[in-house]
Amino acid sequence: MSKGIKGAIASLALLGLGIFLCASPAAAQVAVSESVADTDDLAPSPVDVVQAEFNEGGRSITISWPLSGDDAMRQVPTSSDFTTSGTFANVNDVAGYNIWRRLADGSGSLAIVGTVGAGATSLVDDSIDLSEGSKRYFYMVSVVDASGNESTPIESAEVKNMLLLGDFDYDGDVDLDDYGIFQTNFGQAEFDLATDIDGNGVVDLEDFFLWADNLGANLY
Ligand SMILES: [Ca+2]
Ligand SMILES: [Ca+2]
Ligand SMILES: [Ca+2]
Ligand SMILES: [Ca+2]
Repeated sequence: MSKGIKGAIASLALLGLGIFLCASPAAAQVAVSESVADTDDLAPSPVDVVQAEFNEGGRSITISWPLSGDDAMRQVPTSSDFTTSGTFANVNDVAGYNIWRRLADGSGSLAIVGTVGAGATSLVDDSIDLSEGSKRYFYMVSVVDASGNESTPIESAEVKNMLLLGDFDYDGDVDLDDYGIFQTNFGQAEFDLATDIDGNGVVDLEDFFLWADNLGANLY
């Protein structure tokens, strides 16, 4: 886990405190008097939720999120001189979003797979190495401002990249070798997660039918 992410996670507690402070009118007024001349060391607010799902054929994943609450144009004073009629500038505290990916099994490293600008709410990740076969991933989205401050990263639910449903040995086709693996796992308390195709926690006939639908399919 990168240092930046660790720091961001550590700031979760601070964030909670920040929300508490912002709820008080006095704290809100302090925020308004902040001028652009001040150093910006406040990270934008994180996104509420991150969704990630495979696209048709399992060759890319679309990651989506709602805009950060700070992703909007706001008027801020251009000087701290409030004795005359002040001048204001339109500023968006959000510069963009970083999209991160990690393998669910803990191998490999957490890495940025893409960055998009303010106002964007999705990214298509087509950088998956398909030669690695089926994998499970988590995605995270963090929000950054122009000063390099980064919000707490928010993580998606696990996404499974089953390149070809039923290809349990990941060799690119669905054949009787895969059925052998299915049979070994059928009805077992402990089983190869991939064989529970519909993800309902048991390897049963429903999974068999999904496997059978793809019998004979070939990726190459
Ligand atoms: Ca900021
Ligand atoms: Ca196979
Ligand atoms: Ca085969
Ligand atoms: Ca199942």
